[in-house]
Amino acid sequence: MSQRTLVLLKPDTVRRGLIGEIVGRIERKADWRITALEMRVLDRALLEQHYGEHVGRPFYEPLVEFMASGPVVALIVEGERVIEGVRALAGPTDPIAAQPGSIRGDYGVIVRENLIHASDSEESAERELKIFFPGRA
Ligand code: RTP
Ligand code: MG
Repeated sequence: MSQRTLVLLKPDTVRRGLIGEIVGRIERKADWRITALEMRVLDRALLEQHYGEHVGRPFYEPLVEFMASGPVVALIVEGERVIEGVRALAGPTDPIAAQPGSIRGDYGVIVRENLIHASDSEESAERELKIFFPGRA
């Protein structure tokens, strides 16, 4: 089933010069297509919409600080089972629990600075794509 997902390369990825490495892993998957790619600095209002499910949790404020601390790269990726697929490439939220070979497992250490966001369901993907790429919904 062809799907669309929102991917964010978080500020740690940009600062560490890992954009190409991570985009390359996505781009090399058979039949997946990057249909939008944009670098931008996110403001708090947009982050509150995006991470609304986490408002009030202890990690929310530091998460927003981090996500607004520098540019991110936002992508739309389309293709067969891409929602589950990019989550699998990324690995679990905690990079220490992530297998080597996954993006977080290869490059991450701390939970917050885990390099990549990817929509976790079709509903999340539709909601997040409207926030980041309103013209493309
Ligand atoms: P994401 O939404 O960014 O794709 O990551 P996820 O689904 O794997 O993780 P989620 O539970 O949605 O958490 C969102 C982001 O918040 C940061 N976080 N920090 N205990 C902590 O310090 C903590 N827990 C989560 C991570 O950046 C996580 O990706
Ligand atoms: Mg999440």
